[in-house]
Amino acid sequence: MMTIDMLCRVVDNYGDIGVVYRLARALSELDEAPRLRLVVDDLSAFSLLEPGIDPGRAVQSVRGWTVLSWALTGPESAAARNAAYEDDPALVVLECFACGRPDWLEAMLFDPSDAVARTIVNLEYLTAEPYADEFHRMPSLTRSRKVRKYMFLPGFTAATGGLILDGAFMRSLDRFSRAESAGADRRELLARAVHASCRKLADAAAVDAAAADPASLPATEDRIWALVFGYERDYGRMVDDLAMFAQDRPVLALVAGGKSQPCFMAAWERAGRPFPALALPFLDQETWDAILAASDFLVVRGEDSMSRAALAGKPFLWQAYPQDGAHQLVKVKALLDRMKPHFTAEAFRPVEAAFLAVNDRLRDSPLTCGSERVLPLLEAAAASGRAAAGRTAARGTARGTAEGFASFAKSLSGNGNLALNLMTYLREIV
Ligand code: TRH
Repeated sequence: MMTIDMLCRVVDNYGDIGVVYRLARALSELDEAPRLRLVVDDLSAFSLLEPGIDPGRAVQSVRGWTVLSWALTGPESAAARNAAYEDDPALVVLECFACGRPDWLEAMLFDPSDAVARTIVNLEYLTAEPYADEFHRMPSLTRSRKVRKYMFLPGFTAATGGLILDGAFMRSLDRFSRAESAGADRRELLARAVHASCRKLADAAAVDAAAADPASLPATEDRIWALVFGYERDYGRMVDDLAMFAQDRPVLALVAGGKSQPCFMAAWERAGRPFPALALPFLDQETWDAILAASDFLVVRGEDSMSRAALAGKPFLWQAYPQDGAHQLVKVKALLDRMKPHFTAEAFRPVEAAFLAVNDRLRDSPLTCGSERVLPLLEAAAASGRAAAGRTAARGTARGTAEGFASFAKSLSGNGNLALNLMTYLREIV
């Protein structure tokens, strides 16, 4: 059985640890699963996604993995670390997003007195840019001939490592695509999410009732669920479009915990609370994934949530992480290029317009706003949404748009599970 050391440094937000945690789960689900040691610099961030993590413990066992703090200092930590590596040295290292390696691991890998060959694979950020096909599996140099290094790129084509298809997420997609159970399942899920850590229900009329009994939430399961997880921004335009859409269809906005929540809720208040909105607490990743899989229209940010939205086959709008000089637009355009063949020209126009408008910004702040319109995408959600089935007639390009998202999702699953692709590759090179 292979042992992999997965390394993660949390730069900002939750994308890095989100992918590492998801990949660890997906690797552990495989037949002939590897043993995993996860070396993470921010255990507090990790514990938000996986509540089994104790941020105060330098070495711990969670889900069958050994989890180590990056900064292992002090004699006790060193002893616990040595015990973790004693009979099982670090031979295969998965360095995630060029995060570097802690000094103590570096010393193990490049120990001049040790002749054993080691392998480092650098898992890169997800991008739809064409270079992903080219750089995937490319070797790169290290300062020692004993230590080989390669790149592994997730992506949207068969020439890349693909996307992570972890069991919990895939099961949620399957569960919420079945019309017969979706209503009851959605009610149960929402009650679970609302009762998570810091319960916050923004639909004032429902606050007290839900606090007493989650089953008394207003009939939420039949509404069109619009999930919003973004960066700081003025969400006024989005709220206006949701309000217009909600005039003749029932909508529930599910507003993710994090920096977009106060911005969205402020816009919603300014607009006079035109539809019910539920401010979610920050959820553990599996519950969050279930909420995403159960929703009909997705506003997502970062690469991990974008990849989930794309795999879900639902109409979505991606707010990319802002980069110097609005470089995020290059990434957004590359993604649009991959999506385009799945849509008719007419159906793609509103998708492209919304993606470009929401991403055309130099920095984020509560005052940043663009010219985005989400109404056409909402129409597509209504055409595809199980919640709206049988009640809402598709208008204009909506049905074509919904089909485009579904077709894109199918092509992505067809590239296989990144976890399996990675293990197959490691078995070739190690
Ligand atoms: O948090 P992000 O904005 O992460 C970003 C990007 O990945 C970006 O590329 C990176 O460079 C930057 O961080 C530093 O968005 P992302 O990628 O969607 O990651 C969020 C993770 O948090 C994802 O795994 C889902 C998870 N999550 C929960 O587990 N519970 C929640 O309640 C929410 C809202 C998210």
